Amino acid sequence: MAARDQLRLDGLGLLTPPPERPAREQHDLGEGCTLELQRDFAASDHLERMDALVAAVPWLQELYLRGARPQPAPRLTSFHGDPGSGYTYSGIAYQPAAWLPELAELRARCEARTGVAFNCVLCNLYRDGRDSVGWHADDERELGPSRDDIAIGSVSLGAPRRFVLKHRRDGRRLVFELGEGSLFVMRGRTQRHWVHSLPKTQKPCGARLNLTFRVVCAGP
Ligand SMILES: O=C(O)CCC(=O)C(=O)O
Repeated sequence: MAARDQLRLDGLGLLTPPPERPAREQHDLGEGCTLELQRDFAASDHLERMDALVAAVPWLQELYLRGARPQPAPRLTSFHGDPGSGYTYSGIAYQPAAWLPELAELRARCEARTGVAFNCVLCNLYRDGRDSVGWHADDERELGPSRDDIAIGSVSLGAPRRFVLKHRRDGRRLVFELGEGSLFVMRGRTQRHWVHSLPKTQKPCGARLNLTFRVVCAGP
């Protein structure tokens, strides 16, 4: 983007730079739900990281089994993790593929930033604005570290997209632009009280690669 395009006309007709967004922000949503956004997680090299991962990850397109006919999911995915970190979501049992070096490096970085020991990651590739994920919560019973503290470390590379949270009971909504190397962390009871989605967009937009690091707890 040209430097001039990043400027805006203020009320006096002067060109001023847009307000700086903080590198890190935290939100306490009440009910034991907290969010953190770290825009400086991998901002300097997110496109190189995305290119390497797009090439290395064995992408697949899941089939959603809702309705009469199976529908291809509007995104590509791949699940990786430690042995024993398999779990079931959207009615499908997933066994993790091995960590790739590019994923292992991001996991270590994510752990250093959050203090959480993640043992698996779901990789999501949104090829353009037609790709999306609908309302859901990452609230499967295997996820932890505990029932009252589900930690999700979500790294987004490439084009920013709107990530929307909606409170299950009162419908309150929160919107974050996630991309360009940001780390978004949901903790505590966020998955119990809120659902989230990544809506489609008609605005021209490039590819976005999202990595949701998770903790799968050993079964009984
Ligand atoms: O792409 C995103 O930011 C959301 C991904 C997500 O919600 C999921 O995979 O459970």
